[in-house]
Amino acid sequence: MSLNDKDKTVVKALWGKISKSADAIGADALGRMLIVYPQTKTYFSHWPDLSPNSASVKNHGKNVMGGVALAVSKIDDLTAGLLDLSEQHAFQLRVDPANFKILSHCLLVVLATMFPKDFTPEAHVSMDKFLCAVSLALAEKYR
Ligand code: HNI
Repeated sequence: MSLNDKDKTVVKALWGKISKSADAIGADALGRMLIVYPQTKTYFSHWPDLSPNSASVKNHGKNVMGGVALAVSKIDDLTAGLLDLSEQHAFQLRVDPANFKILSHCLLVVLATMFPKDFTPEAHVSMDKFLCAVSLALAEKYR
């Protein structure tokens, strides 16, 4: 299911409203992922502290949202735009791509709780499609 023009417009508009809170969104989504889906903790076992407000979680939340910002800017060609990140996740980090869906879900939950007015059903469906497309692009290098 690919993004249509309306999805792209809606995602860019929502991103315009939320991007100043990107660090907080990333930290909250990551903190939730590690608690709600503890199997994801294996990838971060080298961190001193995996609890929600830890420096590592905050710092990595910022990194992840940097990746989402990149994706918004490359929304017309996510496969090419995210190729380096895909290569990293596939070959260095060896993250099972099933986890992209898990993090995407956590991001949607955080957006819904932090921006209840802006997170309309219309924004929800386009953001869900966008995160699916990002996950697919991140999985590109796996096979
Ligand atoms: Ni992910 C590193 C972006 C999902 C595990 N990840 C990064 C970096 C970015 C990034 C950017 C930093 C790269 C660098 O240092 O050059 N990750 C993204 C994005 C998504 C995502 C945009 C999905 C939306 N990553 C995931 C998932 C997992 C994951 C679902 C595992 C559950 N990522 C990692 C790990 C690192 C990482 C592990 C290295 C972190 C570290 O501190 O060592």
